[in-house]
This record gives sequence, structure tokens and C-alpha cells, in this order.
Amino acid sequence: MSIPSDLPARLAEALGPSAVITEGPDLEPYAVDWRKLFPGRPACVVRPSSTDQVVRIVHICREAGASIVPQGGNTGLAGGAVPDASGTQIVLSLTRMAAVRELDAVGMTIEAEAGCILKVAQDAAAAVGRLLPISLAAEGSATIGGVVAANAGGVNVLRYGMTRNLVLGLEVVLPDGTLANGLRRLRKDNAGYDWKQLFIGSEGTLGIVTAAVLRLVPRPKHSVTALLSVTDPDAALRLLALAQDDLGDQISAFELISGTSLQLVAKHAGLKAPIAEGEWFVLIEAASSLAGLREAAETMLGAAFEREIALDGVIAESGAQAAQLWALREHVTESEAREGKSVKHDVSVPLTAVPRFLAEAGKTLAAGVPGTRVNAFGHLGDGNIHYNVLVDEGHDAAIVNRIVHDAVAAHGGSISAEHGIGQYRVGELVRYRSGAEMTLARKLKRTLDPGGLLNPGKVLSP
Ligand code: 2HG
Ligand code: ZN
Repeated sequence: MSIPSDLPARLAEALGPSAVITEGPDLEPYAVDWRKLFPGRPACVVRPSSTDQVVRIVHICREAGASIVPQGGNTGLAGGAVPDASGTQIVLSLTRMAAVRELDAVGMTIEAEAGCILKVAQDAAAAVGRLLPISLAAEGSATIGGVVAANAGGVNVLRYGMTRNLVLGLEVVLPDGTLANGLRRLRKDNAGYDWKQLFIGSEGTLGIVTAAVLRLVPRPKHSVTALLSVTDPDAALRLLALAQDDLGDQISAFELISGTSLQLVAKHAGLKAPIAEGEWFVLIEAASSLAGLREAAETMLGAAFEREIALDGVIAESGAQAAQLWALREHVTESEAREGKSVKHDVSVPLTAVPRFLAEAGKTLAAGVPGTRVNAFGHLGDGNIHYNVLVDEGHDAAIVNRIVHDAVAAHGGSISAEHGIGQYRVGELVRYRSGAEMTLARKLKRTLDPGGLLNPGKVLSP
């Protein structure tokens, strides 16, 4: 497929020359994902500063027959926001649309443009005593539009749900250039189809998210963070059950970390856990606006040691110490990348099946692809494990995927819990989703984007 050679010039004419990047080192960050696994080559990068400009870009690209790859902070792990290598796709970066448009502390809502950095939105909410409870390692670079388009998860899903649960209103530019403005701030809105749900998690394949209204929650005044070691994932689940019995809905994070993960963090980030080495660890956080949380947490942890569910542990004595414990968890991804090549899996299984899944996948992998190491960690409270397999250059990723995803399927799980399909898992999705579900997905795509203008090759094969 080719596009008119003057398309970048047409875009520059419509938006101003500073809005279009056609070559040079400035182009590079938009062309490839941060892990440099999916290198692409865009025809150009266009950076609108308003929703109206996004509408104009869509009309111009449509007319020229050029496809558009929407991009936010480019922090994704599935190659969903980078162009292919054809040199014919336009990257539409939303990073110049970064305003927090409205903040309502009493109504507990925030309206932000797509390019607003998640951390900026979090800080704006914090400044009025509220919490935007989407928390992920990439929050300093990830943008609201990308978070919505990916239906991002993170470490607080256990308590507050995925991004989907927090989106009240959405503004989307459709592939035909129509602006769908659903930027309502309503908690209850059953007037017709809830169409915004289609775009949340659609990874820029159905429409371009230009702004969103997100729900905020009260900011808890007290929090407790603890790192514990446990014998195995089964004990981690028993700890979760105990925490749920004793702390109920105050648990805001329950993360499983393997000994391998902590070894990688010690080696590459120089961070050492303040407890004895072990096979498995749990990072648990509880938060509440009411006093007495720490006492309740200490009682619960005391019971965990008494029943020999936990082996060793530390409770953070200060905010700084809590941050140090979280840093161990937050550095896993980066440390894994420094270690070398890995085949990532972002899987979920029913919570109680996690220990069985881990054991089976580990066994089959050791037998089928000797020499691999597993770096497993993730959001145990959500049944979501990042089952990343460290491999040598020569290893065949397809075999590793097959073993891990077959184990996932055998336990009724999903091949992507939170990272999405992007381009990385397009083939895997076809394999593990039923034909009827795939047909429905293709029908939706064809209905909204019959010309295949938006993010072709992502989620569904073109
Ligand atoms: C996390 O939970 C992220 O830290 C990244 O989802 C997971 O690196 C990964 O595989
Ligand atoms: Zn994660």
C-alpha cells in the first residue's frame, strides 16, 4: 500500500509545521516501543493540540487512504501503539493534548485530555484530597488516553477495579471523523447503549480517545505496607484469604513476587529486600480513612505467622520505608529487561487456580524447553500473573508461548489480563478465543472502521 507523498505536507499545512515530524532523531521515540521489540517506520508523526485537530487529521488521512496509529506515552508491552515498518502509517501522538480540564472534589471526578500523564492526573486529584486509583509502574509516562484505550490494570485493581470501572465519560473521534462526545460526569446513566465501553480496551482500533472523565475515590488517610515471605503460591492464597477475612475491603494491593524477581532486582537495580531470601513473597497494602488500620493489620499478620502461613516479614514503619518496599516490586520489569531476552506472558486464571497453573506451567516448561528461567510475579489478588520466561537468544518463543498459554487455557484463563493484545498476541488471540467471539469482534471492527483506518494489525489480524 502506498500513500500520497505530500501527505505530511498536507498535515503540516492544516496543523502548522511544528505539529508534524517527518524525519530525524525526533521521530525515533514514536517509531518503536520502549523495549525496542517492535521497531516501526511511520510516514510521519502528527501531534495535534486539540480535539478539532484530531478530527481534521482523521479526515485528511481518510481521504489519502493512510492508516493512523494512535499513541500516548508509548509505555505498552504489546506493541499496540507503534506503527509497522511499511513507512505508510501515520503516528497520531496525543501528548500535546495534556490538560486537566476539570476537577470536582465533591462530585469526585476528573476530566483530562488524552495526553495528560497519569501521574499528573493523580497529583491533581491528590491536591484536592482525592485519589485517582490507577497505579502502575509506568504512571510517570503513561497517558490517560493510553490507559483508557488499554483498559489498564495495575496494583490497585483488587480494590478499585480496572480502568473501565473508573471511566464515567469519554470523548472519541471515530474512524469516519465523527466526534462522539460522551464527556458526562454521571454515576448513573442508563440512557441507551453504554457505547464508551467499546472503546475502553480497544487499543485504538475502533476510535481515538481524546479525553475522559474518571471517577475519583476518597483518599485514605492511613496505609500499611508489608512484605512477607511464604513457602509457595498456595500459602500466598491462604494469606489473601486471611487478609480478606480480617481487613476486608481495606486491602488495596496484594502482589506476588518470586524469589527470582527479587534476585533480578538486587542484581540490576541494586535494591535488596529487608527480609531473608526465599522462593515466594507477597507485598500487601491496606488503606483506610479510619484509625486502627495498623493494629488490625498487625493482628492479621501475627495470625499469619502463628499459623505458619508467612515465614518472615516486615511492616513499613514510615512512608519512606513503604516506598522502598514498593520499589522492589516496581523495578522487576526493568531488571528483567536488563537481564536479557524474555518471553512475556500476562495471564489470568481463576484465583484459586493460580498455584496449580504455576506448578503445571513450570513443569511442562522445564521438560519442554530446558534451560529457561521463569520470572513470575504479579497481581495475585486479581489472579493475574506476569509469567515471564527468560530465554537465550536461540530459544523459540512460539514453543514457550504454546506451553504457557495451553496451561492458561486448561485452567479457564485469559492470555492477556491487562497488557492487551497489541501486535504481540494477535496470533495467540485467534488460537485461544472461540470462533464466535472472534467473528463478533471482527463485525464490530468492520462496522466502526470498514476501511481499516485505525491501528491495522493490532488486536485483530488485518
Ligand atoms: C507490572 O505489573 C506490569 O509491573 C509489567 O504490568 C509486567 O513486565 C511485566 O511483564
Ligand atoms: Zn502488571
